[in-house]
Amino acid sequence: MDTVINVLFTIWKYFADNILTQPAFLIGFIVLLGYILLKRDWYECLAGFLKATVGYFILSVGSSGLVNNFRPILTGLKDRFNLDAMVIDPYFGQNAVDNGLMKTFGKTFGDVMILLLIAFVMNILLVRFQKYTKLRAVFTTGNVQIQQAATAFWILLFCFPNLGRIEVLLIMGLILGLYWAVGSNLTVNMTQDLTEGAGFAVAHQQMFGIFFAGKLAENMKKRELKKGKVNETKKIEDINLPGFLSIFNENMVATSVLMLFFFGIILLVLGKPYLVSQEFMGADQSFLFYILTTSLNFAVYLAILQLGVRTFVSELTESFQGISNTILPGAVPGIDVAATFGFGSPNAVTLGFLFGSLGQFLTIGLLILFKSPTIVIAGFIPLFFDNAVIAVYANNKGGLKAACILPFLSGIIQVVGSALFATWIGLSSFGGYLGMFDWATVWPAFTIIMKVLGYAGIAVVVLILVMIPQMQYKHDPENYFLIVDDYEAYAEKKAITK
Ligand code: ASC
Repeated sequence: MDTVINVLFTIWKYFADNILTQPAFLIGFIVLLGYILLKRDWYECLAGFLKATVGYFILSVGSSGLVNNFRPILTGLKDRFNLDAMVIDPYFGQNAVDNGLMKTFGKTFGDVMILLLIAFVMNILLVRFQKYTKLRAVFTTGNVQIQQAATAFWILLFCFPNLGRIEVLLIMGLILGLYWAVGSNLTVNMTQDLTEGAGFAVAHQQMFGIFFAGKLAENMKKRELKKGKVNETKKIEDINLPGFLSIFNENMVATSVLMLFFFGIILLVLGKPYLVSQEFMGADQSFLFYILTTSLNFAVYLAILQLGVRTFVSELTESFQGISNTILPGAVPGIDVAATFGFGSPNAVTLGFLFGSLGQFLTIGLLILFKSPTIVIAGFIPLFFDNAVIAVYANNKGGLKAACILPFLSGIIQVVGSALFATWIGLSSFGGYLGMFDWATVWPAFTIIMKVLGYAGIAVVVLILVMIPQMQYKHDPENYFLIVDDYEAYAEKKAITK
């Protein structure tokens, strides 16, 4: 018996290490499976697998290029001013959990892979029993699942320090699996609208944030229209700037100019001596050209990221029909948030980042001014990926104004929510917190419920999560499944009823 379990575990661990937590291969194999189920020729299956995997790798080059180049610049502010601060960034958050677990709870978290299995199976079952659960999306972004599992483990131990290993695994598997399924399901309709039926949802760390931003933007638009202010609701892509401003109509130029300004200021503040001492640049290098190169690289990586999206999304859209026609009817894959940056206005991405930064930096300034016991340093990932996506959806639902205001508010919320929450649960003293939108809002709310109500709190959290898709379904039962099964039919129907 033991050897059978060992063999199964070895197989599982191989699958988890190499595929489940490596989204490029997971997406590649999903595309392969989809084409096999569609009974395509073997060479078409192979080509689809390769295009999807390579496309996802291209996206990762763009997204990690951005993170690796710009995160050190932001965290450099911490060293430069000798701040004793916590960085809000998923990787810093994961390290903080790793470093703090033994000291705080006397535990290590060796069960991550088993937990991922339970939560992933849970997610698939919830979608398979869609008739009852009304859930339509499967979370496939393994790199963020690990970070979330680590933070959720800490939260659970904080609420229930005496839980045994099996209980932890089961409760977390249930809550995380539900969060993945419910969160990505929340983004289905808005993503179908944004991408005109590309057939995917967002599976990341700000899924509730996207939903709220989209709804708020819709309301803002309605209010402006009532007042007759049509211009205020214009989407970024529909605005044509006049004269010299027209250069901003082009995304690459707009991004380059804005980032030169933004990172130019930060790099000047850090100063050449600091940058040389940290080996960011050589002592004999021109500071001016270092600033130019660094800032313009933002536009370079953004362009790479968008190329990656274009390469794999079309394969995924087509092949997933094989899966949604057979083993998982009415389902869409939930994928990395960066995939949405290939749709809508590319300038929304840049604006979201800048307005989110404004919100975060202002709030951080206030924390310093009021001598908050926890000071936060902006991490690049929440700053960019959360706020850019919020702007993309806000722009699509409400126009330019929403695309500026909502990321600004999100920036404030990310800092305040993370500072309060990480201090309360004791993660701030280990230097980092996940910091993404849902983890500065929704998860703190879940934690309060569980801490206050004890075990009954777990039932309340589960009930809330279970009810969300039911309410979405109730809102529009006729189109709820149509929007994923046949987007064109859905769009036609909407156009007629308008
Ligand atoms: C995250 C995280 C990343 C990025 C990436 C965005 O939250 O951990 O590596 O965002 O998924 O493409």
